[in-house]
Parts: sequence; C-alpha cells; structure tokens
Amino acid sequence: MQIITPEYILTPQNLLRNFSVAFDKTIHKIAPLEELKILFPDAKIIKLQKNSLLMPGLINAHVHVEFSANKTELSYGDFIPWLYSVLENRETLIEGCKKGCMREAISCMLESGITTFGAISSHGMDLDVCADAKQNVVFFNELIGSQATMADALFADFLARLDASKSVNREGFYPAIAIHSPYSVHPILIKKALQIVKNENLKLTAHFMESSAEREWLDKSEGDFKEFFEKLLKQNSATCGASEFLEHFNEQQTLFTHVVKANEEELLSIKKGNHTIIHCPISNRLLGNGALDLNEINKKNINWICATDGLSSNYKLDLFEEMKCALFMHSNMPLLPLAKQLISSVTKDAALALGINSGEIEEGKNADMLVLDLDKEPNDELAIHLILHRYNISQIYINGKLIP
Ligand code: MCF
Ligand code: FE
Repeated sequence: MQIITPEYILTPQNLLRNFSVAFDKTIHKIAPLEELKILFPDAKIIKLQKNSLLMPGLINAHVHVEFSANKTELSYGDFIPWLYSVLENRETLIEGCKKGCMREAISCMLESGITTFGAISSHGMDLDVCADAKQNVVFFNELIGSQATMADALFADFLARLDASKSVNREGFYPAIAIHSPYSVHPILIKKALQIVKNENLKLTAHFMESSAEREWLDKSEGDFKEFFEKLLKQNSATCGASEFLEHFNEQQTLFTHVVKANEEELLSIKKGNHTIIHCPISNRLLGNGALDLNEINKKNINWICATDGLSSNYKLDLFEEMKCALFMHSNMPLLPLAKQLISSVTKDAALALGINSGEIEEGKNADMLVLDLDKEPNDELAIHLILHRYNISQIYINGKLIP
C-alpha cells in the first residue's frame, strides 16, 4: 500500500484540498494524511510538492495505431480525396509503420497523460505493441468488407485476429470488436460479429455518419461515394441504410465515432440505445467533415466523449490538444461548462463507455492517476486552465504502478 499526498485532488464533484490517497492496484481510501497513516501504518508515503494536482489518467477511446506512419502522405480537407489517398498510400504506410513507429505513438500518448486507449486494429499488426504497452488497452479488432461474395474470407481473417487478441493474457488488455462503418461492412458480416459480441460480452464500436458523402450514399446511393464504389468495387448501391445499420445495435451499447452528419431520427436511436458518441474534433476538421452539433447532443442528453482518432487524421495523439481544439471549435457553447464536460469526457465518461473501472479518483477505482504541477492555487475555472495550459505531468500511475 502507498499513500500519495497531493495538495489538490480533482474529483467529478469537487476539488479536494489537503486530502491524501491510499492505494495499491486500486484506490482504497481518500482521507487526510494523519487518518490514512493510522489506517495503513506500513504504507510508503509519496510526498508531493506545493500546487500538485492528482487527477485521473486520460482515456483515448479511439485511435488507429497502425496508421502512425502518416505525416504528410494523406490528403486533408475533404473526405473522399482522403480515402483515395489512404488506398494509394496503403503500402507505404503499412511498410513505414514498423513496430518502432507504433511504439513511439503509444509512448507519446503516455507522455501526454493517456493511461488507457481504445485501439482500432484494421490488420492486427499493432497487436504486439498494444499487448506490450504500459497502458490499459481495449483492442478493437476491425471488421470491414461490403461485398457478400467476400464475406466468408473476410470473416475468417477477422476471427483469426480476434482469437490472437484473446490469447493476450495481461492485466488491463481487453479484446473487443469494431464494425468499420455502415458503408463498408455487409449486413451479413455485421450480424455474425454481433452474435459474438452478445455471446462473449465484448465492447463494440463503429464509425458512423462521418461525412456528407456517407450521408448521400446511404440515403440515395449517390454522391461522391458513387464513383468510388462503382470504380473500385463494381458496386452501385449501398448495402445497408443508416437506420437499418443502427437497428443492428439496438440491444448492444455501442461507441459510435464521428456522427457529425446524423439526422434527428438517428440521434434519437443513439439516445434510445444508450450508446455513446466518440467526438474527434481534429479529425473532423482535417477530413472536411465539419463540426458535431454538441448543443443538440447535450439537449438530447446523449452520452459523448472526446478522442483523437489516428495519426491518419491528426498531427498528435494528445487529449489536451484535442480538448483545446474542441473548446475553440464549439464557440457557440458556454466556455466553462464545455471545459468541464470535456475533462469528464476523457476521464469518467470514457471509462463508463469503455466499461473500465477507472477515470475517477474514487475509492474502489483502479489507480490510474496523473500528478500535474500547477503553477499556483487553482480557482473555479480550473477546467479551462487544465485545457489551455500544458501543465507538467510529473508522475503517471497505471493500476497503481509508477511508470518510469
Ligand atoms: O476515423 C478515420 C476516418 N474514418 C474512417 N476510417 C479511418 C480513420 N482513420 C483510419 N481509418 C481506417 C479504417 O479503420 O481507414 C481504413 C479502415 O481500416 C480504410 S477506410 C475505408
Ligand atoms: Fe477512426
């Protein structure tokens, strides 16, 4: 058992001052130091400096680790040209994305305070590095393929990857499933994957309504996707409508990424299923998809969290940067409440959506914690300051272990 003695502790309800935390793998008790010393006389005491803040480790629920080689290869500004550039550069990116490059992306996340991430794995090339990562990992094996003729082969490949991820046996590693999107996965495949999700109680995610091209293709089998599908896949209509797609998830709480172009009916369906939206503001901006209507999402009381997406559509895997961009992107929302919601979205709310027992400095939670060095006494606007100022992270604990 250890006792850590920060000056401040950030909890969802309030900011505690002069409280300490007794923890091993989990947080056992939060109380004044003198009280904890009596309860745990043998505990090692970690003394922290003035203005230190203990807060939960950050949770990045959506990142494509395998795309970490991209810097300037992919075309930004518009979704369909980006997609063509992904296909054109696939070999270079895959070739370039050796283990070192993926490891670097994972350690950059750690340095910026990310103690849990959700990896969307398209090929399983990131399995070893994710298994070796110091962070907790929800490893989402991606299922993709819009053509029924290929369904069996694609499903077999997906199952092999899922099985490989199940054989990783370490604390804080959770195999899970990603359905790529409504335009790219055939309903036959979706049904088969959902059966596994139900039988094995796995976490589930999908990209949904990211671009106006996706909107038009799913609604009318028209728009910018038409040429893409006709030329590349000899497919002239969408295999699944948007509402039909969502119906597959009626009984399975799902994390839907982007959702920028969803209509009223789809948002209500997301609400009804108690699903969560993963908001990736930088990715949305870079791929020309506009801004999610967070006011509307809040009005409908829909769960949402914030994540980085991959280096395929971002320049950094840093949730402080992501929150800062969100704060400026949603300029029609009151600043302080948005800042508070953003902090909650990468801690408590993300933990809840991923089904992870962390995201809060609270008794019983896993000890995933950061120590930040604030430069002076915090005030009521701490949430804004946490996002605007890159406070130094002096210690990181994951499942109670100090990360060197
Ligand atoms: O989230 C971004 C943009 N939307 C969709 N997919 C991806 C993103 N970054 C990487 N991807 C991957 C996706 O997982 O791109 C591949 C898929 O494997 C091809 S998309 C048809
Ligand atoms: Fe993505």
